[in-house]
Formats: sequence, structure tokens, C-alpha cells
Amino acid sequence: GNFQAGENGKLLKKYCQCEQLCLQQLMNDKLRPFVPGYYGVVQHNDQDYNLMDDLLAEFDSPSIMDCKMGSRTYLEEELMKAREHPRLRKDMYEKMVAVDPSAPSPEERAQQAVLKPDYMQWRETLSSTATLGFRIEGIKKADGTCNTSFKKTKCKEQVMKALNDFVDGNTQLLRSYLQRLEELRCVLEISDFFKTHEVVGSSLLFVHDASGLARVWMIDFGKTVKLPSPQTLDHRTPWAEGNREDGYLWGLDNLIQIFGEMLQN
Ligand code: 4IP
Ligand code: MN
Repeated sequence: GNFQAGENGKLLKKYCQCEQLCLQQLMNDKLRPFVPGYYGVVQHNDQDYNLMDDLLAEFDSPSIMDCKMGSRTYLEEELMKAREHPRLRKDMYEKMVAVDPSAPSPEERAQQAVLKPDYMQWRETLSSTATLGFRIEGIKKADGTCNTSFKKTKCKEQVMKALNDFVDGNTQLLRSYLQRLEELRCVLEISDFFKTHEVVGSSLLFVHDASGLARVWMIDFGKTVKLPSPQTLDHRTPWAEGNREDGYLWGLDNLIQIFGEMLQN
């Protein structure tokens, strides 16, 4: 897998230079409290790893949710590459027909393959990514149950149901998460790192346990890339090819709105 257990509350994640550059910069950014602490590169069985905090270490039987943020899940760079050198992805075709046999176009069916951006866009519109700017990827609860079947969780009501199940209907947990999300939004709006990076495929990790401790962190920076200076993003403007907007804050606004609505019912 991509991870190795580290010692005393640390985690080894398979090396990725993009992620290293992000974590290094984040250690000197206002966002530092919202990302895992980073400790550099280490080797293990001839493989390089980024060494970082294991965010679950301070929890007792944690419940965990991964929400992939943003309205776009592939880099503009990947789109251009796919045009220059179209690579037919049989594995993605298989993943597509497993969810919906009628999803591939006649051309894709003939090739038994799809292009990566087409697969990624299909996943975005099937889920809430395209309409809400985030999607639930997986939930693992303290009781051991694990659910990764959120590929078609798209409308607000389905999202609310999944969130409510994640917190077992506990409104105090919803309040704690909402507060943490609002704090995160405030910091994102003033972070130099965030302003100057296209943040794609990054997730918010939600963690709570029976003690009532509830936290949210930003994780996964394998596709978070620095913009050429002096370009910046507002992370809310809709994406149009070339503007590199990722919809991250738009998605966070929607997520905050949904938590708020759940607390009103
Ligand atoms: C996966 O699709 C995820 O989108 C991966 O993103 C992505 O990795 C994979 O692309 C793609 O096949 P499913 O979730 O439908 O399985 P993440 O790593 O954020 O989960 P990338 O490489 O884009 O980060 P490939 O090209 O790695 O297969
Ligand atoms: Mn992820």
C-alpha cells in the first residue's frame, strides 16, 4: 500500500515530490494547525517516504470520514497531456462499467477504454463533486463498519443522511465539526499557500471518538501545485479551462451550509 506505520504517532506515506513541496511550505503557513506535521523524507526497504503525523494517534477508536474537496479532481496539466498523448485506460473503463454498464459512449465501448479526464469528469457528475464542490469518499466508524460506496451520493439529502450516520445523530459532534470547518475557512481565506496553489484531489479528514473530540484536517497534496507567480486563485470562481480554479472554497461553503442546515432540523 501507500502507507507504512511509523513510530510514536508518525506515519510513512509513499514519497511524492509534489506532496513534499506542499507540506514543507505548509509548515510555515497559517494553515499549519490544519495539516499533518511534516518531518522530511525517510527510506524503508529501498522506498522513499514522507514522514508525517498520524492524525489518528490521539484518538481512541476513531470514526473517520474522507471528503474530497473541489469541483475538479484532475489537473489542467493532465487534460493537456491527455490531448497530446491520449492514453486509453482499460482499468478506468472497467471501473466505469462496474458502476454503470450504460455509462461508456459507443466509442469508449468499442475501445473498451476511456481517457482519464473523461473518467474523472464522469465521477464528478455522478457524485456531488460537480454540483456541491465536494464528495464523500469513505467513512469508517468506531464499530468497525466501513463504507466506500458513495460514488452515487450526489444530492444534498443523500449527503446529509451519510453525515448524520457518520455522527450517529449526535448534534454536539455536528456543532464541533461545523465550528472547526468555519475556523478552517477563515484561515484558508488569509493563507498565502492557499492563494497561490491549485488544490486538486485533496481531502478533508474528519475524525472523532467517543470522548467527543472532533477534528478536521486537510490531507493529500499529491495534486496540489504552485501557480506561476503572480497568479492567484479565489477558489470560488467556476472553472473554465485556463483559469485553474478548483472550487475548493465553494465546496467548503456548501459543506458548512449543509452542516448548518442539519443543526436546524
Ligand atoms: C481514482 O479514481 C482516483 O480519482 C485517484 O485519486 C486517481 O489518482 C486515480 O487516477 C483514479 O483512478 P477512483 O476513485 O474512481 O478509483 P485519489 O488518489 O485522490 O484517490 P491520481 O493519480 O489522479 O491522484 P490514476 O491515474 O492514478 O489511476
Ligand atoms: Mn484522497
